[in-house]
Amino acid sequence: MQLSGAQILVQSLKAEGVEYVFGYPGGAVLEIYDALFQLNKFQHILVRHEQAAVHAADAYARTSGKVGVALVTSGPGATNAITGIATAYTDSIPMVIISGQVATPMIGSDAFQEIDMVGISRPCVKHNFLVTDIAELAVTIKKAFQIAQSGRPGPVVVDVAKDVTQATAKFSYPQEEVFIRSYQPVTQGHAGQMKKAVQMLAAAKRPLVYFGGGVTLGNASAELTDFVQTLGVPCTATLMGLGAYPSSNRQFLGMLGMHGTYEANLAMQNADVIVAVGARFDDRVVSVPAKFAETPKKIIHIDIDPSVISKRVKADVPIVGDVKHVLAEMLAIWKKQSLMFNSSHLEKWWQTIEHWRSRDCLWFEPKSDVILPQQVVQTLARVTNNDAIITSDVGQHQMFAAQYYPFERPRQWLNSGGLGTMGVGLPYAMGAYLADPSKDVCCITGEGSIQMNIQELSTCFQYKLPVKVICLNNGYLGMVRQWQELYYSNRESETYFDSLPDFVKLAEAYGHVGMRIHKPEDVEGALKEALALKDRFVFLDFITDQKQNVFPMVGNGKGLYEMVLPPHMRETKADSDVNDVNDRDYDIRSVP
Ligand SMILES: Cc1cc2nc3c(=O)[nH]c(=O)nc-3n(C[C@H](O)[C@H](O)[C@H](O)COP(=O)(O)OP(=O)(O)OC[C@H]3O[C@@H](n4cnc5c(N)ncnc54)[C@H](O)[C@@H]3O)c2cc1C
Ligand SMILES: Cc1ncc(C[n+]2csc(CCOP(=O)(O)OP(=O)(O)O)c2C)c(N)n1
Ligand SMILES: [Mg+2]
Repeated sequence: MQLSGAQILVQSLKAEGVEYVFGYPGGAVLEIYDALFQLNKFQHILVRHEQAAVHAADAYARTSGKVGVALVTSGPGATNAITGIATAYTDSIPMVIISGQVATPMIGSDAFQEIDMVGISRPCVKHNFLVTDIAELAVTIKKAFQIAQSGRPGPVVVDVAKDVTQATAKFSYPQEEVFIRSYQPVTQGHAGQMKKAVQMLAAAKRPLVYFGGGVTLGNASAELTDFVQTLGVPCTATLMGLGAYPSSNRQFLGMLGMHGTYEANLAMQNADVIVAVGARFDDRVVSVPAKFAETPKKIIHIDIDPSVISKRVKADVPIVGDVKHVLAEMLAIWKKQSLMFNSSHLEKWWQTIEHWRSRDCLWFEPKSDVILPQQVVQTLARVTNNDAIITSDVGQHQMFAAQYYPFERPRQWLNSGGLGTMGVGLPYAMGAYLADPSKDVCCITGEGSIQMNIQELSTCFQYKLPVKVICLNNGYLGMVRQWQELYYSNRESETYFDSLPDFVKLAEAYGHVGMRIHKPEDVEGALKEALALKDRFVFLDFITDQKQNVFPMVGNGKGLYEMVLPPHMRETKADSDVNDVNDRDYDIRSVP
């Protein structure tokens, strides 16, 4: 049967099992929108800005594990999508973004709404295609889905010229995987390397598993949990790994890195063998590699992308492969060889860690006159039984969410780690809810970030998405203000909002419920009331302490052992200079 290119595109997406397409129409995609209308194969979600379309599709992917799909027009539609694409790229999220392009004969003529999408997206996609021949359309869609979700996942752009959508051709969708000669990701770990790794680990005195987003992306949470619990070793997560191992388990030390816990950071610094699992030694995690290397350690690094290994920190045993396979295989070797740690070493390591943990670095004293952001997140965790899907924006509220909400399962926590894109929170909540409507979906945001995609309140009303927005309103671009306080002598340059909208009225104007909460004693009641409104979108505007800071904090150029500690830990130290709190007291080098 002859179909138009637009119809072929829609049928191809259907063949890939697409449930939702997040998009915004325009001239170059008119044919595609017409085919969507006529064929009615899946639901299209009409957002209010293309950036939000890509973020929502990205969140659908993060929540469901499937490929997220966005559709935008040429020119400004395409450029508006770029921030969303780059956000997904830096966090390795599988997506296909279809953009309209001007007709083939017009390409290169500065045509109306022409932009070189292949060129402009090149640095922030896993791959991209320009389709100028209808014969290539279906197979290109097939390849795009294949590339997006295999190996290290990532976004793939398919730019489709308008004349291709108008032409007609016979439709047949490839049933089998398409062979792509230059792209063959390795999934099985090298047997010799895995044996070597397991033996190195067994000889450790101070072992640590450090895991990241790769465990969630590779659906390997069960294998990780089995590995850590069988070996009895401590583990720590990156911001992107949170939830891949249950936070409430004693073997979990919390998040590490710039705003990691005291115990996780000191364990990472002082471990003698580290198993890095789907984590990329980001600069927010190990800070300065030279300082990280000050304490000698061996590193086993498991990652599906060989280019990540030894990029920032040299690996002693590199293992390229899919974490699900590699962890299961390493555990099988461990059991088969009846390996064990030296129990007195392991016991001593745990004692040291428990000592660090007993300093209770996330402790805080609630105030009677003003709401603390930490209190809101902690209360939210309690009233949702640690079970809600949490999205966040970027800033202090993001770090408070990461520190105070105990994530118990993978895909429960959605945030922008790599690009740190303010404005993701609300569209992430939309995509997450559509992917899993069985859960409460809460967006923890700041009054700065929420305004970057506030127009999506309208989309939420149209599709009746009962998201709960938890705005930790401190009146400041708080994370930037924190840096100004600590490192720029408190010069608050352009970080205070002189005027903010009335978020309650704004929510109501969009047809939603709005609530403003000033008093600490009202936090729990307000959250319960909002969550009880199962079918309604509720905007909770929590007026919080304006000058709270996120601690611990590893400042620029500092090592993991040089955290700026929270006030309650500083009081016990002689040196409480906030800029130079060098916590070497419990450094293993001084513990006999
Ligand atoms: C304000 C702010 C503060 C931050 N502070 C911190 C902080 O304190 N601590 C922190 O940890 N981060 C922090 N971040 C996030 C940080 O910038 C990085 O995004 C994050 O640390 C990277 O996490 P990751 O190493 O798990 O890598 P990801 O970006 O999640 O990458 C996943 C890795 O797994 C690999 N992978 C994917 N699939 C597989 C598979 N199937 N098998 C094997 N490997 C696979 C990929 O190749 C990649 O190397 C902060 C971000 C912001 C915006
Ligand atoms: C698009 C974008 N612009 C700028 C930044 C830099 N930035 C990081 S955090 C932050 C402040 C966020 O303020 P708010 O949303 O109110 O959160 P808070 O830190 O106060 O909790 C800024 C401006 C960013 N991450 N993203
Ligand atoms: Mg703020």
